[in-house]
Amino acid sequence: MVLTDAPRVVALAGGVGGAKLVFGLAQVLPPDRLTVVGNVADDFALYGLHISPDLDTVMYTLAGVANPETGWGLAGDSVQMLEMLARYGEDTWFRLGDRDVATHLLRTHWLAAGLSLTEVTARLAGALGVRQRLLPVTDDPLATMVDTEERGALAFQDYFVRWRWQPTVRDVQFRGAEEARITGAVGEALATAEVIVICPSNPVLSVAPILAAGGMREALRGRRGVCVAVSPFIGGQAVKGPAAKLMPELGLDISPAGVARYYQGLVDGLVVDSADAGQAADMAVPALVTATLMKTDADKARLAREVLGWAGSLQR
Ligand code: FO1
Repeated sequence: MVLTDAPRVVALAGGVGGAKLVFGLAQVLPPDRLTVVGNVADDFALYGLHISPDLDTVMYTLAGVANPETGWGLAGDSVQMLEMLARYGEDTWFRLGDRDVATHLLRTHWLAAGLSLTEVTARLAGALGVRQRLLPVTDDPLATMVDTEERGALAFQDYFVRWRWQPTVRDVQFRGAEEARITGAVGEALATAEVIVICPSNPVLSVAPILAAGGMREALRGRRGVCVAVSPFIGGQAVKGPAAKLMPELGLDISPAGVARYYQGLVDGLVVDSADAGQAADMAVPALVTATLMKTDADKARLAREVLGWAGSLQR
């Protein structure tokens, strides 16, 4: 059921975890009330193709065509191209589906023709029938680099996919952050947002690169609306991916209080799971304690509705 007189919502989202809440928001908001600002620092050049995993995960999810098992790539896709590359002796550790490649071919082709990543994303998402706005946080180069004990500096996908995020992380940097600026569309969306939701993506690997784009923190600090974050942790564990391993490696605390500190000054409240209710009290910002695990589409819609209802009750 779509909310009546729905607020204008901007969601900051990374990959699979964030996309789940984005899908929940899309179920409860009219399409013109939801803008998603996506991470671009996982972007990856492979065989000359410009791949934008986090933008594609959100796009495919909103289009209802994402692979439900993995959360990334297309449902029912095949891997015949990878099989042929393997015949040529290639190490096909990055599992690109055949139909998924069409996305990267067109993105690469349109970027080479001079379109911005924002324009390319709007064309691709529009063609897939996505009616919400999906905005790259920046059209400038921005790349997550992970410095590890065992393998030195790794590009994000090498760390995350090739080495399955097992190397010990010493530092994470966002190459290009000094020059990268949020786009005009992102600045305008944040200025008019009534609710800003930082989705349950990896705070360091997916949210921090969004915050690192020039002008983003200022835009959040100057926000008109309320900003809330949803913790990606449940009982000290990450639902998926490296966050619960990586953050302690960086000396960061993954308790609700730790996540609230990580987003300090940017959020008016933090949504934490019932498993962490005991720790919600010692947080510096108000907490919404609820079930944050999203297994079904109904879970996603329920959490989205609860978060928006609670955000509406928060005063800045
Ligand atoms: N993640 C994996 O764990 N293994 C893969 O082989 C893989 C391939 C892939 C292809 C296209 C794409 O858009 C995403 C892909 N991902 C894969 C996910 C991706 O590494 C992550 O979703 C983000 O970069 C982090 O959220």
